[in-house]
Amino acid sequence: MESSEAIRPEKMGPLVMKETWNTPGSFVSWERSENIYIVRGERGGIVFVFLNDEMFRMKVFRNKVPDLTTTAAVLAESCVPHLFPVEENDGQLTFTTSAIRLIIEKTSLLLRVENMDGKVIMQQNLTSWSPRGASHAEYDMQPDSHFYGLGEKASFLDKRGERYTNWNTDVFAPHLPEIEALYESIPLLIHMHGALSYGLFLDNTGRSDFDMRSHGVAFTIGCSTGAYDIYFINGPEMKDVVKRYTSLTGRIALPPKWAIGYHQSRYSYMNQQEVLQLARTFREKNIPCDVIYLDIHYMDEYRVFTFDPVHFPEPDKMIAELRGLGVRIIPIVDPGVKKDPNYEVYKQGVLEKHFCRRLEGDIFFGEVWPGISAFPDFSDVRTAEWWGDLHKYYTDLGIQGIWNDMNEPAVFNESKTMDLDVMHFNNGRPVTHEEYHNLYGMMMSKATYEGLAEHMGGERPFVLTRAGYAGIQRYAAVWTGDNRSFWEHMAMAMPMVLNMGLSGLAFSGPDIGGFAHHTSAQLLVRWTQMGVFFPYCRNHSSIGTLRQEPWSFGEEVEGILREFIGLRYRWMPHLYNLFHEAEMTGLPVIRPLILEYPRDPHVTNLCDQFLLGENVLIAPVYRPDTEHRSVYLPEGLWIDYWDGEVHEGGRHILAAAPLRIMPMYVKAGTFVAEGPLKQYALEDTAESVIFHLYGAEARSGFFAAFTLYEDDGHSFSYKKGHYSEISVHAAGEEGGLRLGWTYTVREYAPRRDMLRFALCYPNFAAASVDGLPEVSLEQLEEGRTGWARNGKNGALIIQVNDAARGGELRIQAVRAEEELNRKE
Ligand code: MIG
Repeated sequence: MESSEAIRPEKMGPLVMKETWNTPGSFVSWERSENIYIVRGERGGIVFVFLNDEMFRMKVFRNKVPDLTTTAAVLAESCVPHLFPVEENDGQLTFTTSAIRLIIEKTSLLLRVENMDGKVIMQQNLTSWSPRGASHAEYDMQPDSHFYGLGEKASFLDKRGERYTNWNTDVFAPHLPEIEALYESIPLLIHMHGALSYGLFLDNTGRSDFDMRSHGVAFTIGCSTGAYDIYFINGPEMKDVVKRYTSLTGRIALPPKWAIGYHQSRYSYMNQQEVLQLARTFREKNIPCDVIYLDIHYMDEYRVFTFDPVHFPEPDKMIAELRGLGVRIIPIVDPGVKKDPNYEVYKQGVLEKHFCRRLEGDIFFGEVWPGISAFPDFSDVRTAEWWGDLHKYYTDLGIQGIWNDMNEPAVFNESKTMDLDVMHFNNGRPVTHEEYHNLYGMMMSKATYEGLAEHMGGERPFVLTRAGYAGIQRYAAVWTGDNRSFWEHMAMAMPMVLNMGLSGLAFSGPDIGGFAHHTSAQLLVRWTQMGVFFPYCRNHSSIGTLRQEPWSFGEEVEGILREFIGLRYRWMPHLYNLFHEAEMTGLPVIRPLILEYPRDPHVTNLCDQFLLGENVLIAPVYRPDTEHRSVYLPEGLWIDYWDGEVHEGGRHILAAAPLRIMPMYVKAGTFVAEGPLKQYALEDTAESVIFHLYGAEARSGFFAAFTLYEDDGHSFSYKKGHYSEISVHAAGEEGGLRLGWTYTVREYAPRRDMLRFALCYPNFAAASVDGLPEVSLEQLEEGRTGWARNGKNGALIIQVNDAARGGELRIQAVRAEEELNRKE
């Protein structure tokens, strides 16, 4: 006898599923409801929310009008709807702001954004969805289209011709151009064509795809689950897009200065003695260092919030001695909590229902370092607070920074992550892991940041994370995961970190020297030369690889690394100022040239050199046994940092780069603010600031200006106004230069009596500086006011009292004959 089983569908051969994708169809009606606009088609529609003149949100719906809550990426205060005039005629519906026109074609709900000159900025053609919940839209692409953003992705800067997936993934290997998903997902695409740039941000925390490869004349953005909830962000410049995107998803919190010092890590420093010895070695060798990391071996069998009683028996003593040396530690904290009924964190987590569960109520267990582990459900405020509070364990020890790893979350199984049917409670609005996945790591770091801040008495915390989603910049710096000690990976770190910067992640960087595989003397030198100009600067390497602390390759290498790490510390005022700018504007600390020179066709995909801020060009050597490289200098005059040679821009030059040199250029007529060399960022040395002005000219029309932000470098008191801002300027005139400085804010007073200016490679020599005596360099060092010729690199050095709110000086240039006489 046969049962109905005999005709099971699978036995009938493979079932060819024909999914019919649906579109909203043609226009039916529109209405305004409160401050939002609902446009209905035959089978669905789109809700439009205008955030301001330059940004609007569009959320596609199938049957019911969707709710308009956003994910944690978007700042509630930036998402307030505004009304704008709407006009309807037979064929179109048009919304008009002061900057753009959004035109919806009634036939197909195709939509188009134009600027006030009628130029098309963006065109969205087909919007469609599958019966199983995927959505997709197609956008016009031009012959001159270039694409940027998308956070942490492999390959080159311009994403034209690439296709990527956003699904936070623990990719130990390989980091290759064909890898579509890494640890972070920032679904922001910046599209530049001609003089127009705009951004599209798909706020979807499940799997999404951006395809700039497959369609030739169009690119597509799709997602597998959840809502098609997309933000249009207007330019016209890429800088506008970055500023606006970060006004929507937030900007970095100004880090404590120690967090932007040099950091040393290893998987793992195995015991207390090793950590202390390491710190002492940095001090003995005079190599600046702020932080040593504790990787997983510091824990008691990988239980988070513990120290191993054998190898780290006295963490408090260790930390006290480190503090004396000016070194902090940052321990790693993974999300997996070891299943062990005798482990307090696990017990609490179970009893208080903090772990991710399936709908039916059973806890999801996965294997990670500690063995079978449970995973906190950070989507819930209650659990986030619990987790944050657990960090009191660390803050009580004086720890102020935490390293979040494995928070994709990574699980040792086939899918490499949590099962998709696990639920996130999400404060009473449960969602599956499939829909929530990309947010998991960010919510962990948010909980960590907030917990640390809560227990640090007004000091700024630091969190480093591997996984994240749009908005992660508000809580954590990001490192780019398990790269390898390959020259190719050093080179790829540039476009990767540059695009992260364009995607709001202003504070990021790779493992310097490479994590896996074995570094070499040259690779470590070249990578460190580059790495000290990246926003996040940490040397980290894996267990089983050659050691790569700065002294691992003998004295010559050590000397070069000391110089370059020292340079980062001397440039700390400048760097810190750029972090302040990133907090205020969202603009990244390091920038691809295209951001500053958007009309220069040579730089659309240039990513083997970059800018620190807007005026310092860094051109690393990223191949072995290479002592020259070509450098592209954009328009203007560029001064070689090492020898002062002035180069006319708008062309390529060949730079000499023996191992101790990394080519660097400062744009003529700009400032770099330097401070004293310190062994750690908050070392209590005499404070000083030297405004280096490059390439001053004694002619009318020359003008340079710069503003330096300063505060205590470690507390939140700057938020209450305790900071200072000093603006300096130099205006050339016939026969001289006027140099001025003004404190526009002076609510924080650095401990210094003097201000110094160094005119590097001016095109004139000074005869006198009005009101100031000519003194020797030694006298300047002793703290006298005055001016001296021939500082380092022939600079003219001027020292003034820092007492007043400002001042102005006139520098008299020597006439050519006088200069000649003087020399004879
Ligand atoms: O899968 O904690 O990317 O930086 O050293 C290894 C050990 C887990 C991965 C991180 C790496 C870290 C390592 N972790």
